Amino acid sequence: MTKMVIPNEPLVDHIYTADPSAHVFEGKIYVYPSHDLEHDEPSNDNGDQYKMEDYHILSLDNFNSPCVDHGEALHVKDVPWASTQMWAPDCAYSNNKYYLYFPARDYDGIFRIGVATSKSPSGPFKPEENYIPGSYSIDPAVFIDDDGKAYMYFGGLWGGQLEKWQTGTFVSDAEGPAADEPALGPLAAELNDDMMTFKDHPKEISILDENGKPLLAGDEERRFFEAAWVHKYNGKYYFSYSTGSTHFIVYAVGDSPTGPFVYKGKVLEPVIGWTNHHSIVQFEDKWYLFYHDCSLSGGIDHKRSVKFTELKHNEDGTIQTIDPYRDSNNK
Ligand code: FUB
Repeated sequence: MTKMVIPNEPLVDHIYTADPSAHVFEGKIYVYPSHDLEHDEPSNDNGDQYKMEDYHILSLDNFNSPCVDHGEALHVKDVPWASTQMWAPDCAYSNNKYYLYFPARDYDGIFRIGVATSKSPSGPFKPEENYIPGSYSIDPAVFIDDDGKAYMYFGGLWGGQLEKWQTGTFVSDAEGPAADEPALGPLAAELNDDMMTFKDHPKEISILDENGKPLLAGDEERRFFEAAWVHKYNGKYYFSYSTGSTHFIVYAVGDSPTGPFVYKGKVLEPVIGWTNHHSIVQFEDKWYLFYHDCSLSGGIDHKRSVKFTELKHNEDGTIQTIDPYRDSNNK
């Protein structure tokens, strides 16, 4: 019997999937996740346990339908510049094409962001020869504004190497700021019409506290770690992200796609497993949060499963915090 999707349960259980970027394309929900693999290698703060090699794209006709796995859409062996670790991807539609954006390590072990194209949202995707010039670090998320301008947001601490780019070039032993200094922000770059190059050098985004001061590096419950995502609601830009070491998905709101953004609160409580990574998408008249956890694998950090649940904005524009395990057996 065909299995319908259920909120807060794995979208699929025949493979492990993580870092879901959800979009509505051609009237359906398409989910672009990482594809977690089975292995016994040790975990560390560098993220070596996340040694993914390919992407599978998932789709749902609606939230009362089965989830389809469209099979392998892109493999690292087909990407000339990439050596390993195909981490959190995203997809955008423009110029009658679909653009798959993905981070991977180059042959020097440096994370870069690549792009591959397809005529179909489910792939297969054909990679470009080289990574996006001027790109670095991880977790690309592309937001296209109502005026047609497209922005890529990216960056991630620790294994994501953001600390190493503070001077504008890669410094392999660079460390992050002290706890009482401003936290490192994510990067944003407007894309050219080709959707494959940056208009200008990526710029750091400011995330401010309620007094207009930058969040500090020691403020681990609120500062940016990884998993950038932008959605627009009632004319405001919502920048949401993972706090990494404290495991929340939080959000900040601004009046421009490149910020500054003011911290507002939590979207998602910590989930089973170290990482927390999400996307927020509108389908028909409701909003949904896609996220992952390690419940299916019994808590193994690098074997995650993508899930979804409804997300609600309050009348004042704030987001109701989600605890996916409240009132449920889905642990
Ligand atoms: O899946 C690998 C990495 O783990 C992602 O790029 C991060 O966001 C974290 O979820």
